[in-house]
Amino acid sequence: MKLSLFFLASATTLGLCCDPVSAKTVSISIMSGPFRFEPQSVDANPGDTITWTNTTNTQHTISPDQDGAFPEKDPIESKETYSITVPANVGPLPYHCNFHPMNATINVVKP
Ligand SMILES: [Cu+2]
Repeated sequence: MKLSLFFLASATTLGLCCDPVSAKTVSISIMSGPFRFEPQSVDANPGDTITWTNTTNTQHTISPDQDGAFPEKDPIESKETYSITVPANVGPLPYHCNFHPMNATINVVKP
């Protein structure tokens, strides 16, 4: 009697239909002469990290125009950095400094 064994190896696919979008970091500098956020407008995806660096020699604030839109930083000290995770809701997130006429916007867009 001859016994034949057939093994059917089924390759398992990992089901990755779409490349996962990796979160990135968007850097914003607080600059002097005149005091400003730079760039003034950035695009970011939900889950990205926004990192501000205060390059000036004075305090500023990073204050969302709409309370609670993202965690406020008040104040950000000279040379300090501050990061947030971009929230899930798509749309503009305008913010300002409470001490100076500085305005900027994070545009939350779908990946
Ligand atoms: Cu300021």
